[in-house]
Amino acid sequence: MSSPLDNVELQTISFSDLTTLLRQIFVRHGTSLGVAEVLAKNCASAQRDGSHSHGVFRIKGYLSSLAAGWVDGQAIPKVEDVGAAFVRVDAGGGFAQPALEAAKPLLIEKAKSAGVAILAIRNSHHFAALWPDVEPFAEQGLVALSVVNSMTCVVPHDAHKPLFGTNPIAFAAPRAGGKPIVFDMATSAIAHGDVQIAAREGRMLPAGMGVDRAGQPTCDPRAILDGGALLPFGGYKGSALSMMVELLAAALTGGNFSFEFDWSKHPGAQTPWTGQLIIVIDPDKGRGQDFAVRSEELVRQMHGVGQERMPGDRRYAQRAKSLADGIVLPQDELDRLKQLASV
Ligand code: NDP
Ligand code: PYC
Repeated sequence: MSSPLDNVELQTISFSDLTTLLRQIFVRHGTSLGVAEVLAKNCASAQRDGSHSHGVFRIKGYLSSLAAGWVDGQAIPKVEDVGAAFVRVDAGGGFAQPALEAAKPLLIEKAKSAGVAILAIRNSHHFAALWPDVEPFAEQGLVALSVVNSMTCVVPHDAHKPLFGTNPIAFAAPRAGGKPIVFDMATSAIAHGDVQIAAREGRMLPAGMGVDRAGQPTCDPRAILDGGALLPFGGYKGSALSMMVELLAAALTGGNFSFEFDWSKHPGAQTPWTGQLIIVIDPDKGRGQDFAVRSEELVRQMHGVGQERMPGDRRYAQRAKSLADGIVLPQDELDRLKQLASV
């Protein structure tokens, strides 16, 4: 089978060199050094793990959103301690990830004392994969769940117009015998980023992902992007989860619903201006037996009945390969990144 990388000249770059390059790009295009460090690590990690819809593919959209004045790359998040188990952050119209980093020490302290803690981020832009926001908690023995809403492009079940965002849910839990169990999934049938990549590569999508501007089912990614829309995964069930994400990520945090912001006066804006919720649980508080041992037992049983591939396994395998051999990028893409770092 042919791959989009056939006949393309490829280069490798180490994870640390890619992170440095991306940091330079963000700083050159208007972010503070602190924001650049967080975004560069996030984006390089996605590329390293093969999360291609949210790796270097996203740089263009980050930069056009910064250039449009739509997102504040210099924003300083304001962390508010609002309850025994509740932290809020106003991201100041900046990115969500620096807001999470700013609140993390207080969030973990509260999760460990109360057994559970909630972080509500508002006035924030999230343009990335969600797993990097939860996996580090599980690496510290905590359980974490996060939701973020995005921009109107998903038609609720049985509806006739898009309303919801692609609204992912990510979950991470420690595991005694291996890397944390992590899943991260859009509540749309496909992430918007993957539709863009398919359009760029001239590939058709499987049936059931989206509709064209007339509301008719289509497998053509260009028809979805050109006035069409996506469908939720799993019919009314995915649609209900997407609704839940809107409520938790926006209504509960004070952020915008996916349909509430208007970027039409900011040509080039691509980063959704919404909210994010993260729930962190200290499993030690509830344990009869050690949680990580119990989660390992669940994995063992899943393997026993035939599920060999756990969510997260593909990423972990790609991570190991990228760390051993370098991250593979088309030469022209790497050249373009180097140019962006120097202009
Ligand atoms: P996928 O459908 O590719 O994967 C969803 C989850 O299922 C992953 O955890 C994946 O693990 C796991 N998985 C995939 N195939 C299998 C299998 N055969 N058996 C077991 N587990 C499996 O992800 P999506 O397309 O839904 O989302 C892609 C990315 O887009 C996510 O990172 C998401 O956060 C991001 N996104 C971000 C948005 C934002 O607003 N910031 C909006 C929407 C999406 P693995 O990772 O190992 O493949
Ligand atoms: O891939 O659906 C997506 C997406 C929306 C915002 C960032 N990524």
